[in-house]
Amino acid sequence: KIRWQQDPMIKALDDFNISSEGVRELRFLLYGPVGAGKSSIINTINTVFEGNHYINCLTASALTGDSFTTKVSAPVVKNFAFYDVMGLEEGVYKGVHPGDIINAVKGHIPDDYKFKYNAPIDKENTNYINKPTLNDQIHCLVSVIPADKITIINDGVIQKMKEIRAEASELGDGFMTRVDQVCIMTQRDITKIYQSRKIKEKMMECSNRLGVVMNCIFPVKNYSDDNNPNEKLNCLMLEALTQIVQDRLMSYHKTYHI
Ligand SMILES: Nc1nc2c(ncn2[C@@H]2O[C@H](COP(=O)(O)OP(=O)(O)OP(=O)(O)O)[C@@H](O)[C@H]2O)c(=O)[nH]1
Ligand SMILES: [Mg+2]
Repeated sequence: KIRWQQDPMIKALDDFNISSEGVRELRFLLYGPVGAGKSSIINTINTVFEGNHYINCLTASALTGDSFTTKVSAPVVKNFAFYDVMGLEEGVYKGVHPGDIINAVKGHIPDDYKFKYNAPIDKENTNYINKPTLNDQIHCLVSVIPADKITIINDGVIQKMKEIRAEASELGDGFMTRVDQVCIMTQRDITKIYQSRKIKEKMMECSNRLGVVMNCIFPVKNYSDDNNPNEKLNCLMLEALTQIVQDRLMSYHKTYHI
């Protein structure tokens, strides 16, 4: 289990030699409903690695309404790049088009591309990447689901998420955010998270609705306005990243070296 000490975990991720896998950096893409906490995860990761606390410059505040994030952006933490995209919404003309997430996963979408509301990238677009290399592709596709909203996220959105996963199921992991909103014990002491029945229940619900196996769902807590730097919070995020990275590494070894 987690030792709740961030330095060894940060060091292990820093030391991780991705170039031996034939990629410059391991690229993560976070997708999910509007307001799920995608941008917050990236803020949190930045905070963990930079040791700074610059939060909420890019986050929106509700599950309803338009996605706050409209452009792909990818702050890089040494070996890793984290792509943040617009949220998914129910309905045909709203939110990011699931086909565009798939395009991004396959490496067709250029950095800084501004998504159109539910219309996939035009192949005639001069920046469309026609023959993507392994470096253009996404290596870790992470669904982001808020623990306190999983029950009310509508089927249309879940359907779009499943559509995306179906194209890249071997890359599928999930982050369950806002764990502090469903369990008071966890809110008070984050190290109790794995003892919480409520959290386990919510993880099972995420697993069932998305069709992602339980051990690929990682509960995380993000920094939001009122949080001070917190080693335990950092550790939870580091644990999720470490597991995903190790997993990915293992599958690269299987695919390319054996
Ligand atoms: N309490 C709590 N709030 C969180 C957590 N993660 C995110 N939030 C809040 O949830 C809201 C939505 O977060 P965002 O990161 O903007 O969500 P998003 O997925 O980027 O949303 P769009 O870009 O609009 O699609 C913000 O008010 C965040 O501060 C968490 O772990 N705990
Ligand atoms: Mg966002």
